[in-house]
Amino acid sequence: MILHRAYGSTIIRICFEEKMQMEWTTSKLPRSTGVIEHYCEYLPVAEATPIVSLGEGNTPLIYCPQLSKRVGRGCEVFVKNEGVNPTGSFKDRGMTVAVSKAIEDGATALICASTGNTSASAAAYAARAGILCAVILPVGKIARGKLIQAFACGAKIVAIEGNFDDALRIVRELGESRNLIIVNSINPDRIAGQKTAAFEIVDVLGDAPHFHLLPVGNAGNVTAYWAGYREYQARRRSTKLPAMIGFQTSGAAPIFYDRIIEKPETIASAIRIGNPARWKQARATIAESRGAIDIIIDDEIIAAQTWLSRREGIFVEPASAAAIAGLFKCCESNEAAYSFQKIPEESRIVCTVTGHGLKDPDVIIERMKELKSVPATVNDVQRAIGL
Ligand code: AN7
Repeated sequence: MILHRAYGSTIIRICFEEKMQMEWTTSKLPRSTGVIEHYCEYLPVAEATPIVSLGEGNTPLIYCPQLSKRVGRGCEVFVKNEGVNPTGSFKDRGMTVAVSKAIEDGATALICASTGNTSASAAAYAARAGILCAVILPVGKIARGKLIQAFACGAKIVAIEGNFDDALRIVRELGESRNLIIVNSINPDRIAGQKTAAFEIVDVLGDAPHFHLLPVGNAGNVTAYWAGYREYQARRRSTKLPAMIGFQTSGAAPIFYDRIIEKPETIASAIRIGNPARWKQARATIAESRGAIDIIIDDEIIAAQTWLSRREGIFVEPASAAAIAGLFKCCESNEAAYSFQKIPEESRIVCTVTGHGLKDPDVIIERMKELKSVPATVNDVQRAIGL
């Protein structure tokens, strides 16, 4: 049963009340809901679908004055901070739908390949649902914060002597031959869940932005956002569509160069992917939205990560900083695939930052190592601060 109740101008949807009696939603008391309950009418769920949720979604769309100033022309830049999802990345939006559907279909085990965040998310939602989760990872290439999340949630972790693309190849084969549900973004339920981020942006801004910038790895997220924006426009929740602009790193840019990269390399380990699963959809999105795919280099990512933390107080992982480095390139480089130097004044720009900075702290920890202690006196501390 779907009820619509109007409270002032807000429509609060109360979906699937029966579900609250299920194992994973044990309380009828008021509580935070996730993307399935909030956007059920747009998702492939039915009354029989058990909802496996950790309260994902509803992430802040943060107006950024310093970024807006850097763009100029009276433009307004917003950061969609997906790092504050339950496991610290945007993957949770898709995972709640993929795992809920898997449980509905009677699955007893999940499997995924991952550069880190998918495994952290899959492990958490599998734990929540009480089923097994196997994660296949490239050895030595997973940021520590992500690996410990999968471990803490009890996933069966297998490190392979290969890269992400090898891991996904193995997962595809295992998923075909056994009773394992693949929860990578080749699973359409993942895309369905992730499109809710576009809905939230339109719900806050009142319409779609003019430009949407984000990092691209397997290209699931860019595909999902585009699906979300299009669906909202078709349902007359918005009047326009943004130009979608995706960023890969120069050492891992198969879509930009239009060829498989056998040995992708980048400091942004989350997007160290040489053969994206949703390559074709990414191309279609860029063409249909009249957007672009571009590259940035690792140094630009680190500079953007630092800039965003210091100027806006938003600490993101390196892959996420690719969206910000990309924004700077659009504004300041003559080589940008999409130049912002002549965009309409007062354009609205949204950058998605996909994962939390605490997941991948090594680069920053290295910069902190000269930290020295001082004697425990007010005078010494004052001197050390430089007052
Ligand atoms: C922080 O976890 O592919 O273009 O296996 O973790 O939808 O792949 C992660 C991807 C961007 C790219 N930012 O998104 C995985 C994985 C962060 C990410 C991406 C990822 P897609």
